[in-house]
Amino acid sequence: SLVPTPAHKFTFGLWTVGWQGRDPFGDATRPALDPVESVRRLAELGAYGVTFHDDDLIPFGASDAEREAAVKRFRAALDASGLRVPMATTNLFTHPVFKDGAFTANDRDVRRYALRKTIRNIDLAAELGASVYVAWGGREGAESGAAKDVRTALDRLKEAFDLLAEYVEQQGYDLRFAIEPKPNEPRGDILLPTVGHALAFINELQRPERFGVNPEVGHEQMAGLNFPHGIAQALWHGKLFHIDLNGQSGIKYDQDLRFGAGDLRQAFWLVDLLESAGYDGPRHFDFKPPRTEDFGGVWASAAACMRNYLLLAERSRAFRADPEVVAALAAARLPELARPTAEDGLAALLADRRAFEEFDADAAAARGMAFEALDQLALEHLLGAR
Ligand code: 3MF
Ligand code: MG
Ligand code: MG
Ligand code: MG
Repeated sequence: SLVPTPAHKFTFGLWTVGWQGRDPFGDATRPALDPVESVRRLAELGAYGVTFHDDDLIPFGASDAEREAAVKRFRAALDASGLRVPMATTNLFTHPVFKDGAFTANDRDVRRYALRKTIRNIDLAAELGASVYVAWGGREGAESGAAKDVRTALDRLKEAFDLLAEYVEQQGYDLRFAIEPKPNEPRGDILLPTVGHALAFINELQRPERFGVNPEVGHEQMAGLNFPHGIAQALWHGKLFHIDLNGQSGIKYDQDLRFGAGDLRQAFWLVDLLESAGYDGPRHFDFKPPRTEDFGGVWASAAACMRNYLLLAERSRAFRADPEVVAALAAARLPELARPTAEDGLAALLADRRAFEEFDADAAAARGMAFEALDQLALEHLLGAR
């Protein structure tokens, strides 16, 4: 069915539908949205949950009393709507104090403040039942060469994540971290620019098992990368803890289009992958309703994110179930890729004359791969022509 229900696990950041349309060239085009209203509307649309940065819920600099009141209202709205909070995160990029980063700011007092701000929101995340804590290094980076000693900054980033994991363990929270890579914007260059960089970095942490990635469609595509390939590798490592779904048209600024807009073919292969790999985490939308839209457009685009996911899942199921596709996959020799290359072992490989001495490279080179027919079948399913 194309009707979103909580079972589909669709979630939205408060900052997505709540984006007021402020950009580097223009002022806000929409008034602020009350988080309580967002919770109510998202639940009506069939979402499973909401996520938030500390500052989305509790304005920066709020007093303890204001903080308590904001959390209480939010909790009441969650209880009334049945919406969950599977993930939370920290805003370490809006206030000018973070202009040179947070965990890797050159200023030590800023780094210590960033850790305390994060820990404070981790407590709230745990209280609200979140199981994933996302860390996007928004301003961890530089515009010029000597300004950031990258190897030393990575030492500080590791130090921060080791401390946060130690804290979570000490408190006994059932919380894992998901690092969100992005190549640039708002910094000229950001540390951990891609999924691959983040996966390698995680291996250097004290508690690597507590860390995975939260890749965003547009962020990888800003670097010209194939998003489904990055997700496949994250899954292969057991590190896809969370995902940010949206749309992007090529190597540009971070467009945050609704899911399904932008590169539709990558969106198709992404849904095909998530559904067939058994990913059971939230399908989290991190998009921005364009600043051309009023609130009608905001809710239309939120509904469309979910509908497009469900449409693509339906197209993927039709593709996989089509007997012609099954035959085309065999013709393209996908089942052969699934067979180990040397299940007979190294000694047998070395003794196998057909593997080398008698191998006819020219004959093998002459075999067509039949990928074009297969891809055309995929395109026809995507277009609804089959
Ligand atoms: C920026 C982002 C961020 C992160 C968010 C969650 C504001 O390009 O994608 O959204 O997703 O901070 O950690
Ligand atoms: Mg983004
Ligand atoms: Mg984006
Ligand atoms: Mg994101």
